[in-house]
Amino acid sequence: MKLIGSTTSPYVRRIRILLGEEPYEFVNLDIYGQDREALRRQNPALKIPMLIDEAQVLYDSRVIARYLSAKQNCDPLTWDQQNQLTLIDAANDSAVTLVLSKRSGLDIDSGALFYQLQHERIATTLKALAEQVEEGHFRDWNYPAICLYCLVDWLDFRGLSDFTGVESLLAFRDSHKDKPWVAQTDPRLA
Ligand SMILES: N[C@@H](CCC(=O)N[C@@H](CS)C(=O)NCC(=O)O)C(=O)O
Repeated sequence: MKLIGSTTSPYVRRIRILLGEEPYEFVNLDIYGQDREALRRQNPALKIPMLIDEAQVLYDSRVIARYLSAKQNCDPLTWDQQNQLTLIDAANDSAVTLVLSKRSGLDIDSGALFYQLQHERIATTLKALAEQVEEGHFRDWNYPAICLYCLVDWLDFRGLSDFTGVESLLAFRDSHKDKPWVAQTDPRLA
């Protein structure tokens, strides 16, 4: 198996943690720089992660996780867990949009409707996720918990949230710091 990604992407990190001890090759691409052409050759969606398992190519972390779960004969995620992933991905997608906007020299705090919507979505999803953490819904270290960990740690790494009112997310993150593959995949090591 070959996982194509980067060491800073939260979507790639979740798959690296999920794969854990599985034997696979990790290809670390600079997708906005020198490796753009390599990405173009492999994935028309121009996103990471992607997984190659012999003849099977998979785009999107959610599809990759489902594929790996089916391969290992694990139970599929429940509908509530699917909703957790949707909330995590909504926050993550909006946050990636903010990072790319800042990198493009755009003012994400200008009050423009587009940015108001992203900030609002990040706030509402983080609040809902924090409530779920407080109610004990993320107690098990499973795929949704891995994804939440990667989101929270990445928001912190990028300085995108001060976590006021959702401090339980930081406590959740800190409680899982010593889990297998978490330290090795820290984006700060990149
Ligand atoms: N839904 C995708 C999102 C992946 C994603 O947005 N990855 C970012 C890197 S963190 C990316 O490739 N962005 C490229 C771009 O937006 O041009 C997944 O879950 O894999």
